[in-house]
Amino acid sequence: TFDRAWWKEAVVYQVYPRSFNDSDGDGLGDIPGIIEKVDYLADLGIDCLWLNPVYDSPGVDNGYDIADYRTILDEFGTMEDWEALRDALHERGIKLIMDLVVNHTSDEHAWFVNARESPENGHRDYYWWREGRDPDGTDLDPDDYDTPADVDEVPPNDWESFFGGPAWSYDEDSSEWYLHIFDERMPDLNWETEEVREEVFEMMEWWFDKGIDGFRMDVINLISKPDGLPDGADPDAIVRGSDKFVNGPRVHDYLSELHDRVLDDEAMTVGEMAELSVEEARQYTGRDGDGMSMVFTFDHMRLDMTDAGRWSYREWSPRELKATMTHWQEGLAEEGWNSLFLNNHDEPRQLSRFGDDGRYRRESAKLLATLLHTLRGTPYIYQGEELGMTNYPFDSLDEVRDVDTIKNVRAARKAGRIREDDVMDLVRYRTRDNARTPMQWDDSEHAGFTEGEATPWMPVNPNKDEVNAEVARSDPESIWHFYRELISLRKERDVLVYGDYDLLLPDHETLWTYTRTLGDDSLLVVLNFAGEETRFDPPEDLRGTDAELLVSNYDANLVSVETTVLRPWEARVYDLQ
Ligand code: ISL
Repeated sequence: TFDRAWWKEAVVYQVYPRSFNDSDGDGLGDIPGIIEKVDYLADLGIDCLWLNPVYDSPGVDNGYDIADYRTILDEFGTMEDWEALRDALHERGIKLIMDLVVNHTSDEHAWFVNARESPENGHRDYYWWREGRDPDGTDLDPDDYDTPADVDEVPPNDWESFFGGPAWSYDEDSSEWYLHIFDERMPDLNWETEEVREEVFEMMEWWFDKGIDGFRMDVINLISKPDGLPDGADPDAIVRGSDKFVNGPRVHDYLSELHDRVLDDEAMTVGEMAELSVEEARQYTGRDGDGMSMVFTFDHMRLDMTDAGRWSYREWSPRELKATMTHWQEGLAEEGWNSLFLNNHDEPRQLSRFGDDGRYRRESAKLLATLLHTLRGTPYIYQGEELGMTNYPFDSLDEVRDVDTIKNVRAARKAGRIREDDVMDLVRYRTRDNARTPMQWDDSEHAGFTEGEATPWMPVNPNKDEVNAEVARSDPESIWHFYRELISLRKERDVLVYGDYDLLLPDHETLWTYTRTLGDDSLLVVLNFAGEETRFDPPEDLRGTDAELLVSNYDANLVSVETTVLRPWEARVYDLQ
């Protein structure tokens, strides 16, 4: 027996609204633009849409800096537009989850404006304000901070921002520092303050009353900061202090409270959690845990980095990817649930990173799709992935819009952590903007993303003539059709959703092979993670088994499981009988 849930059976599609479809010709995607494409999504067969932030925001971090949680950003449309989108989705049986960004707000949120203007005011302790300290006795250098010349102090602790540089900024009016784990225009909310929790819970209820089906929760394991805000343990950590503010002491209390207050049984929640162990994931999601549906974890997104973090590079191997994801498959087999993704709006395109975006573009995109839709967990498709969209050939930093890239490169340069010769290679490989170029709908000038005079806010990938939705939909062998088949297969076969995952050939360098089993139903997945032919020797007990080839990214027909040579990036799913 197993516990059914709609969000376990769903395939989620992620829409980054700025880059999806522009309906009014200003070069920015918008909500009416999404509505125009709802039939496209229904045709693909997805069950749930995760909408990146569409709230009122000054746009320092493309909407992750929220100025008002209950208003839609003008550029994206109106609340009526949002309601029309909700209805268009629901009419087609597609659920809608919103992005919940409550670790921080924008500095333009009324709470922060108020907190900054009047230190005595009630909103002050919605955020983290502290006096600085004497630099003597610390290893911090006052010159590293942006303070007036006569202020010879350093922040209350040594924490750093995920975007590079200090996590504290000095406020001249009150002579105090405030905390921001991301940009200085994104101050951290103080969850210790009961009113903050109350405000967040009410806001969530307000959205549930408007008919949403759940939330993706942004950096939700950062919301609890330890008493006394101590320095980080390791002065050489990539993000100093993260050992203190990631999975902080009261995070489980807050999330359990949130769960009990706001969430009903049908609500889906997926917590975005940087730096997380399987054990911690079980605490967040497990039966006796905080009741989240699932988490996004990032171990598999670190395989191509050195200890120096995201602005470094090392070669990843299929074997490590297999080991890492298997660790999570096994770790959450009894309790908890996996989110399956290889890219999102913060990551480069999966095809360019884990596949081959050149010669074997089509084969490797289909192999990655097979993996994501046959592991145990909920698959997430990031817009354009189903077309095999690739990274963008950035030539210079001037083409990059992403605050994270710009600030991290600046910080890495300053600290001498990056070689000048490597900067552009790393940016091209790693920047979040790879995911943010316009969705490619057709081969027209702006790929059908916008038809107005304005140029798109991000350049269109030059491969739009070959890689676009129109071409893909008219070709039955396309990556798009392959996604569609996988999505529909998942609906037919419980084993794909609920079946056990058992890894075979763990030590093989390039083959990733596993079975999925539910009662009598059993599938065998064989993936050749290589641009060369690879010999597949099935394990003894499966050899000669009659099987139907359920999924294949090459020509194939009825077979039995035998020693065979797999072609480059070949993916097969056998239905074992
Ligand atoms: O981008 C990253 C990895 O590629 C991370 O450092 C990222 O900032 C982190 O995973 C948190 O991401 C989320 O919160 C950020 C926002 O910029 C991201 O877009 C969001 O997904 C701050 O709200």
